[in-house]
Amino acid sequence: MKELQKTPFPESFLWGSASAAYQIEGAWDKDGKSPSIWDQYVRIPGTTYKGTNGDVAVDHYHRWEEDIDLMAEMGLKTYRFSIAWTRIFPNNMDEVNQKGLDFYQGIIDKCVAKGIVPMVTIYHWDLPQYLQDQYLGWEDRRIVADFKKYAETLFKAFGDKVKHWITLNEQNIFTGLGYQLAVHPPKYKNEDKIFYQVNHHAFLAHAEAVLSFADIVENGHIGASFAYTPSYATDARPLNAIAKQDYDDLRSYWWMDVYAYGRYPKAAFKHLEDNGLAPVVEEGDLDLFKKAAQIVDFMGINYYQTAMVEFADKNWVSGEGTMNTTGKKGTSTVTGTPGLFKNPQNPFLSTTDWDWTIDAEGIRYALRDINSRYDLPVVISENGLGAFDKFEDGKIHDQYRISFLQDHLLAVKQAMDEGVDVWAYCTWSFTDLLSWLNGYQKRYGFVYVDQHEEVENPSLNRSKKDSFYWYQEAIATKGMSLYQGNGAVNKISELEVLKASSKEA
Ligand code: BGP
Repeated sequence: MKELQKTPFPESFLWGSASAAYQIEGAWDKDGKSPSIWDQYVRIPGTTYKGTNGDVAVDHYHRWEEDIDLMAEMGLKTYRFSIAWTRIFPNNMDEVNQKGLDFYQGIIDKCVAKGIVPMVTIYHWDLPQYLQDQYLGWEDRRIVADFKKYAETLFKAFGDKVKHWITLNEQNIFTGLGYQLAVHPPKYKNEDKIFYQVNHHAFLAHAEAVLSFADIVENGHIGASFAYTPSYATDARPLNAIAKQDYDDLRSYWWMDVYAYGRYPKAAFKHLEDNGLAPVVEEGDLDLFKKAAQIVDFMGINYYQTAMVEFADKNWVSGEGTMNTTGKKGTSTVTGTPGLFKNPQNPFLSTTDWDWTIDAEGIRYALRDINSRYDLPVVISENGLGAFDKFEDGKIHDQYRISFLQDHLLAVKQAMDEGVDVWAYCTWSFTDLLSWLNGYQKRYGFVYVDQHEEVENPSLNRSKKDSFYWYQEAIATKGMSLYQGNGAVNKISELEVLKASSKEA
């Protein structure tokens, strides 16, 4: 609707970067910490790329001060990180581990001292294994009370200094990959009925935490981080438009509608009821959702890519839905749901080495969609490019990452010019870290970490990539540097392409 204005980002804009406990900390059994479901899962042969695990990760547990010093040197305005439940309540839900609280207190205090706003994710997938063993974790409603207790403990301990809270990271991903695709714990295949019930419990846990937050934390903000993959219908055939609606309801609005409105999308719920897959909803559940929705004051999104949607006939055979975890381009296969939709590759977009589409305009689409549908401010809690990085002349010249982030940031700015209230933009990630299924070779950071699959005793040393200095300059100039040089010149929006082609015609 509006062309990009070459004006600064707002003063209050939180230029950030993100991480998650399991992917950076290491020290998996130190200072009282107990195993999480990930500590156990990675030990099953064949589950992760070359058997990588987070036992050491990038050793943030011992190097957090150095890492935060680097963030301060960069000028970062916010740092999003998660807390490991297994450090706080390692053995049961009755005894708090003071050493766990102390570790995170150190991080929070140092961030605050350096002028970096701490943004805390309460749950980024590392459920205590003992809760999985006791009652199957998210499958049982008992998880709701336990999550509430864990969240309350964090609000009480850190709520004076932490004002930005994220309840759950990518509920859609940890449940989808855990209960349908069998590539995350607990490794269930196509358990759709359980998948929806697990999600219902996760919504309840989120809602309870939100209500507790309102009682405990003063002047704070809370929301969930949803992995939003917006969709485009493959063409103008009405059947494909309906397939897109089904995809949007079942893959996106199922979560975002609950967070923002406290209700499930109607057509999707009906579809699940008709197929015997709808979750058991007890009396009071929807009231709780609604109360929480009134408190949630932003939509958190992790944006990486878009999907294309085409109708899939009920006889369509989806195959195994193989994921590319090796970085060998073209090894993932088309996924979908027979009778509803499938997601072929978009011919207008290029892809990363892990077959994720690269679509900067998609983040603008996502932001505008959220603005229209929910009228909530947005925290972009993750966005980034997973790539192979190589040293040349002793440096990492990651121009590909700079271009990716620059194009996305300009698209974010354009959405802001179009009226979307974006509070924060967190890149994934600050340092390199463990990619859950893809090992250490899929790198995302501004800071290279000497950690690898199959290298014994790597130094774990940190070195700044070119993108570090690029983001530093973007932050210092409030985004004005983005309008010079490569990214801004290269950015050709769909609109410009259309305009150019209509002139030619
Ligand atoms: C998100 C997760 C992150 C991170 C990122 C990149 O889904 O919230 O934890 O891992 O994706 O994904 P990957 O590591 O699979 O490339």
